[in-house]
Amino acid sequence: MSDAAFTAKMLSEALPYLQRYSGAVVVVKFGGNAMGDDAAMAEFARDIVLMRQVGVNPVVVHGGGPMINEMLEKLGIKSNFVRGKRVTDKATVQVVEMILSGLVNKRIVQAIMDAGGRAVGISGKDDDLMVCEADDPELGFVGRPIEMNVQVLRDLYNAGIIPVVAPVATGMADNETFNVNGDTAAGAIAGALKADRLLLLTDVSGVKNAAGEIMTAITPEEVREMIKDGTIGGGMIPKTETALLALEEGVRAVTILDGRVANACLMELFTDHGAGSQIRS
Ligand code: X2W
Repeated sequence: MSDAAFTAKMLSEALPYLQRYSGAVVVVKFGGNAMGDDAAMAEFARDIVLMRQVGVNPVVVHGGGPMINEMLEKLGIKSNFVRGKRVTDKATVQVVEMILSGLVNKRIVQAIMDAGGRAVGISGKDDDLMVCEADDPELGFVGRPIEMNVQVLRDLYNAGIIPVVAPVATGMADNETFNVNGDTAAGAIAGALKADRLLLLTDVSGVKNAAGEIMTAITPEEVREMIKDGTIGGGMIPKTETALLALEEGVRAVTILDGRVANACLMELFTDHGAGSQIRS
């Protein structure tokens, strides 16, 4: 088959999926580990703009842990992680906000615009999108979302603009700044929007069973069982817990997938094969 015929056939085969997702809200968590070089960033942005072009409402929530680490190192500030979350003191939270709301957020916004889309970058602080309280005194300024005001996201996507959200938030009490884990923020936003899909883009291909094979479809009950018996461990625990919470709040399905794979989002939404591990009831 010629390249042109192949491309045309692929587009035709995608029709039922394009129809299914027309008007759908898809929250995409773009983790720092899934962000590659400029070419990979450009490809991610093209996928997001294509989603928008075919009638999906994508909402991007990003991380940036490795970029925060790099700047903290330059500044000689040490940071530790407890149960996957960064212990965040006053000096650290300032760096977190600078890197996430500044450097990382604007890099993604620029990439989406370079791909021909319209994007606006905000953080959880804007329009009180995500109001937090301290997650755990041991973690310092790490926030747990307790009040979500997602109308600003609807206003943006209804105007044809792709929202890009940095996981930084305001506190309930004294307007403190909180550092929120990117997965937690994406789950809370997807839940509050009752999104059709939450895609968690990371640097592993999905959830592995006891035999070490990637599971393509998992139920929430299976996830709970696998966390209990230790099959799911390490960094996969907060991701799967985020997925369970989002499903409880009304998100239809959550997929954990490798964002470094070319066109990962498109593969998941618009092909028979899908990508990564999909968790749904
Ligand atoms: C994260 C926020 C960034 C993030 C941090 O400080 O690293 C907490 O741990 P990734 O790239 O998605 O890991 N916050 C509380 O989640 O980035």
